Amino acid sequence: MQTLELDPALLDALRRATRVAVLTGAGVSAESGVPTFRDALTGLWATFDPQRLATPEAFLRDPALVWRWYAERRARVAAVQPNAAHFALVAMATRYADFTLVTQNVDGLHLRAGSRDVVELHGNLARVKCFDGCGVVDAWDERETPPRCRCGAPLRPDVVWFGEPLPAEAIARAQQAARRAEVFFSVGTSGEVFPAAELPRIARAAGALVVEVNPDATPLSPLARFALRGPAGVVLPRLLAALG
Ligand code: BJW
Ligand code: ZN
Repeated sequence: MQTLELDPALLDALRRATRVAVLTGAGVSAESGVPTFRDALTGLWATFDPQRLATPEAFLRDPALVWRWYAERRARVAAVQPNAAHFALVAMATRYADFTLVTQNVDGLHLRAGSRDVVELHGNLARVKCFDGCGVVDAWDERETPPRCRCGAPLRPDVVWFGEPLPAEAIARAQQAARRAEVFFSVGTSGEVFPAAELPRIARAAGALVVEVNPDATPLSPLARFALRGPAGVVLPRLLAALG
């Protein structure tokens, strides 16, 4: 088994805390087989930069391409399972009276693992909405790429693209949780995308102890009092086990 040094001061802080918030990113789903956003893409998508596909401009330029990209990702996510990191966060929630799980992920794996009240900052791949703002639709005809809304506008995934505002209630809840938290975890995120990347800073400024779980250092690392360098699916279950 991989050994991981867990600082007694961290365990002590986690045993005393009652208010904990967790921000997750694509790394938390990596061990389920979902590629991270900034991973090199493989196969059909090897030549596309996700940062260029996840924009309203890309959709307007080539709606069929962007729709196909999301349809493939939706199918892939449906075929994988939540991993030990998702399940550890379900267990962590039961330890704290005030626990908020905030995710940037659009894969729905926290909900499938059993987490409740997940704050989804960037939407959810499984939902589809009208590009012109009619709202979310329940069913669509896959024979068209992209399918059309009743109003005639193209349908698009209900995710947040670059340049678009985050759902107001979600970001408000996330910021509030960051301000309240005694311990704030940043798990599997590169910390490069705002306003999500602001949350650990908000927490730290309000006095929280920030913990990073990531195999690699990120721009958020300087904020972290403890950096647990390893895959989330190994680190989080170990941490939970050590807490007893
Ligand atoms: C592991 C692991 C393992 C691997 N275990 N770890 C301030 C400053 C500069 C720019 C901006 C700013 N404020 C806003 C901006 C602009 C922009 C932005 O942030 N740009 C930056 C790139 C500089 N932000 C926006 O445009 C946002 N909107 C906005 O601000 O609107 C303002 C507005 C107001 C009013 C009206 C109109 C506008 C929107 C951002 C939306 C982001 N959307 C995406 C796509 C979602 C849909 C989709 O999936 O296709 O969200 S982009 C993409 O990045 C996705 C992710 O959620 C997000 C974050 O990525 P994440 O999760 O961190 O993944 P990776 O791949 O980057 O990192 C993975 C990490 O895991 C790595 O660190 C690995 O080491 C680690 N890892 N294996 C643990 N096993
Ligand atoms: Zn419509």
